[in-house]
Amino acid sequence: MTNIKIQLTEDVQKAIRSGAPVVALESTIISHGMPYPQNYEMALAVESEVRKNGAIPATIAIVNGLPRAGLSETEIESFAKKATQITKVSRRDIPIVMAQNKDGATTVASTMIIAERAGISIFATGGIGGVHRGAETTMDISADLEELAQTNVAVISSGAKSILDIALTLEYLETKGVPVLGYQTAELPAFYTRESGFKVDSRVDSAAEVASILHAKWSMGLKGGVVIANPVPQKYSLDFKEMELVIANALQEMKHLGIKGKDSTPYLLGKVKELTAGKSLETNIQLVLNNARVAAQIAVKFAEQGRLK
Ligand code: PSU
Ligand code: MN
Repeated sequence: MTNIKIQLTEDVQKAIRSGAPVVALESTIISHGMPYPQNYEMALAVESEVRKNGAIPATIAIVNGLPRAGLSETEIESFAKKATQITKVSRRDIPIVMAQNKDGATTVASTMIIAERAGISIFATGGIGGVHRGAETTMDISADLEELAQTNVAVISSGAKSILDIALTLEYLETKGVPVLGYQTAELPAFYTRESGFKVDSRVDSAAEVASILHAKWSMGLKGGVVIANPVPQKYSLDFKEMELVIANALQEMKHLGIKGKDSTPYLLGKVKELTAGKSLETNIQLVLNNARVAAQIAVKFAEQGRLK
């Protein structure tokens, strides 16, 4: 059996070969995370933010059954327009979508898998999946956490939405040996808000500091990812108490409708958006842009330090 290679665009291939900084980006956030056309505009703006900060962006997806790192603008537009018609692909779905020659929007877990295989170590997104509230009976724990435990990719996010049980998510990451770093903060952000009430493992203050933690971890043969939690800019952060109420409503409605499994997260994201009358969308876009900027800075330092070794 021959091993499948990840299909790369020319600029991504050139960057990886020469050890230049590259930042992976996910596609579930495009197809399932935001409505069209904001999702399309966001995806292009994020790529340009990565370039502005000295790295090459590689949006990851499965196109016609082929795992890809780097999409054309037309392909991004198609993922944005077809939105939820595109299959949401986590680890378990990769082989199915590949064998069926279909398109797949990759989550944090599957983006990490494809990024690692392509040779990309830094990945920017909005929020990671985690342990859902009520997981003690539903057992709904995102495959993102298992991926962080085993795949060598650093994920820059704005923490986890409080649709999740943040305390249990942190416990799970601790058990799996995944460092959780707060970027210029000691508190884990909760996506829409800069605060959550929970402490991170360690505060880091610069991209260079993050890069040296990554080199130290992987040079020790410690497998798995690192969570870098970067709070939403103050100007765009929403009210914590208000968001808690909105999320409680969304969770109640989901329970009532009997929504489960992979549909949970997209349902909750959509409902929160609806309940905040779109206010959350602007926050969502701004935090992703901010994560892309920090991820590019980390990728630059990571590449620099790699050359010194
Ligand atoms: N959280 C967000 N926005 C998102 C997601 C999570 O705030 O778009 C997406 C990501 O792609 C993440 C996935 O990897 O949802 C997790 O889904 P699940 O809980 O089904 O594993
Ligand atoms: Mn789930």
